[in-house]
Amino acid sequence: MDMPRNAFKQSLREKRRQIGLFVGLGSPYSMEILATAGFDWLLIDAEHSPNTPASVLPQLQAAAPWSPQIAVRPVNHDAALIKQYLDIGAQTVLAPLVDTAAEAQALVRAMRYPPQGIRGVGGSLARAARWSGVMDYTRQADAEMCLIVQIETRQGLENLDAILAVEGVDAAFIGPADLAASLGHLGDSGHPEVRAAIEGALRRIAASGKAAGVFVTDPALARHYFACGASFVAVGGDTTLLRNAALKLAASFREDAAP
Ligand code: 3PY
Ligand code: MG
Repeated sequence: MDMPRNAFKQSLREKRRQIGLFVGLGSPYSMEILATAGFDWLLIDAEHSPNTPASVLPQLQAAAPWSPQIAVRPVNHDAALIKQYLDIGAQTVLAPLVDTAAEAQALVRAMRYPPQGIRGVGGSLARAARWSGVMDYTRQADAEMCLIVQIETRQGLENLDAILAVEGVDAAFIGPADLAASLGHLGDSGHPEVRAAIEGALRRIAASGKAAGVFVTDPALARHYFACGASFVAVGGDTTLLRNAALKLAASFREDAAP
């Protein structure tokens, strides 16, 4: 069996424009709906959503036949947890709250086999290796792994250039909510200081040659962030889509039913 290639990593390298969605519902069934909706990439969130490797696995399986590229966001940088996500078949990791080059370096090592890294070898048990069915999985795997670091604190901004210089960091993604909190504007990611910080960071990331990404739900602002150098954006989340549609539907019938 051939090594599954990471088309997302390739798209990031080529700075192709990629529109994504955060997926937090934790359901393989809704994942199938989202995977057929026309997004380029989907992020399975296990940072704020009730996901673990056991619930991420069926979502990866549900998404596998469809075109969107899948990234997984673990709750932390734990190398053992990252190993589990890679072994069930995730090839792209979006790591939250990366503040220093040392943290980025440790994440790179978590995603690579020795001698470059510390990923444990367990191909016969791993879906990623198709249970030893992929020829030479261990020799090919490192090249297909993709690390996106999230820059979302003041410290992360201060260390941005050093983080980007870490070999093995493929892209950097700005988290406006955490960044706003870190800059003293909790709950106000539209604050001018936060906006300016995001714009500056996107420009610096793009200038480094690595792909720049950001979470942005406003289409006009998304266009602006593309102009600042972003090549991949997440434009919403499934929980918000479901909640907003449900609120709207219920409200529309309540108005109709009013005497
Ligand atoms: C944030 O905004 O903090 C994120 O992590 C992604 O939107
Ligand atoms: Mg965040």
